[in-house]
Amino acid sequence: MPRRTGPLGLALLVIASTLALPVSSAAAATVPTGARSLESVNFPGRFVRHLDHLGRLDPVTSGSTAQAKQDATFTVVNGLASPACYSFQAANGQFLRHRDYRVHLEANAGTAQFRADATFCAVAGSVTGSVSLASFNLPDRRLRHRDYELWLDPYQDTAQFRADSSFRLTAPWTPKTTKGPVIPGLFADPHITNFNGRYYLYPTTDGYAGWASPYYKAFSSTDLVNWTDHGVILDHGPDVSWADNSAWAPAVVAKNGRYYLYFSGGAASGDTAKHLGVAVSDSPTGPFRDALGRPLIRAGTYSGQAIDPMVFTDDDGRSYLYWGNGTAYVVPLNADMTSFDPAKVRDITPTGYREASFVVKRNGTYYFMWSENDTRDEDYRVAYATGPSPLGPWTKRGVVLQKRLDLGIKGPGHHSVVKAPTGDTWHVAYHRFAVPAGNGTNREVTVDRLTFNADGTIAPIVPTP
Ligand code: FUB
Repeated sequence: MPRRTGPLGLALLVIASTLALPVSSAAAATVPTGARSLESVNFPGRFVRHLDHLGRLDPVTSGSTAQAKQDATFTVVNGLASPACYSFQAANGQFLRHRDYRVHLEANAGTAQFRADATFCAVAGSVTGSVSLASFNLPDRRLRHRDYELWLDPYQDTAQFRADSSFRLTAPWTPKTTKGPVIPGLFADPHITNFNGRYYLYPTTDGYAGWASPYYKAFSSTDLVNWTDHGVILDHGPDVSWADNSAWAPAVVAKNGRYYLYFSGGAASGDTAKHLGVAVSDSPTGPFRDALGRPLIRAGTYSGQAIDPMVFTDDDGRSYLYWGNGTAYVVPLNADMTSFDPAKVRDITPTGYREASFVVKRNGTYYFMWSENDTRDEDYRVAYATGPSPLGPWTKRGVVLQKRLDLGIKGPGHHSVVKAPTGDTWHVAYHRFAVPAGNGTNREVTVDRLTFNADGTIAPIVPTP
């Protein structure tokens, strides 16, 4: 079957074919993600900042006001339009974007236009260690200062322009004081797991209207604090013949010496149906390839959307696939991990169930967890049940994670749970509305402790701001 080019692939192709000299001839540069400030190379001591929602270049010193320092601090995140580029998020959650060639600070509307306007691709700057930021969608234009205002101007091959468009990424004027998110930027539905002593995080890429992102990234860590970005591991457009968008809620499991990634996806052209697929790789960081060339579960085969897969492997080595939206299903997987007996599919829907099934086992008890309400609702939350087998029967125990408005935490849910390689230490990864300005399509991922009470029930999860 011919491989199709999805939205991301198309965008990159367009860039490659339309890049004007300045970007294609300049070496692409990488920028570390996380909190940074951007200092002008030709006006040392002046930094990129926002003021009244416009980008400027202003002096900032240790004696500047806390507000000025904060306004000159940005979190460098995954590019909203492309993981090969970057976006710059201010402390209020808004992003630098160009509009009418001026640089503004605005909230992510999730549209293709906004995401492109808020994405900049880094190339080597005029002096060693500096970067220049080319527009993602107008690649012959770069972010530059002019009369201390930030503009998106056509590249000119002059020393003046190169200097005006080059910035050093310095330590942030306002260091981060809160813990979350664990990976900078907009991500959701995190699947956390541990392979051979290393933690891995597989999230949905967020920030798209209608959750339309086409690709998945993988992150890994040894301490659950410092995460390495392994880049894109599966891109629906080029990698999956039957899906173009809606790369939702991946789950990765190791079996048979390989890694299986279960995921959901929708076709383009306004088709809202979601199918559930499985991809395979020899490495936890991919690249993954579609294992079947068709969905494992086609939309409409069972009631509810075929989304939010999760695989639990019991001590006897048997693996079970859970999925569902509105209705929760489970079925034992065959040894190949890519097929099952449809006659063995069971409906295990508990009261309140919406989506995001997750199962763990501790001291012989099976814990079936899920999310309740709508991910766009601040009351999105996590509940659980216990049972004697991977198939139940289940006894609902209640809600363990919910909003904390006093901490600015809304809509915490679509979680996953991982046990440390040794001992009885457990952690939970989940998403919430990005703090402070997120919503149901602008979510962020965080990790907290999950503890069990002496009677085996799960203690309420205390979310960290
Ligand atoms: O991220 C897209 C969808 O939103 C997921 O599949 C649901 O669980 C909800 O988090």
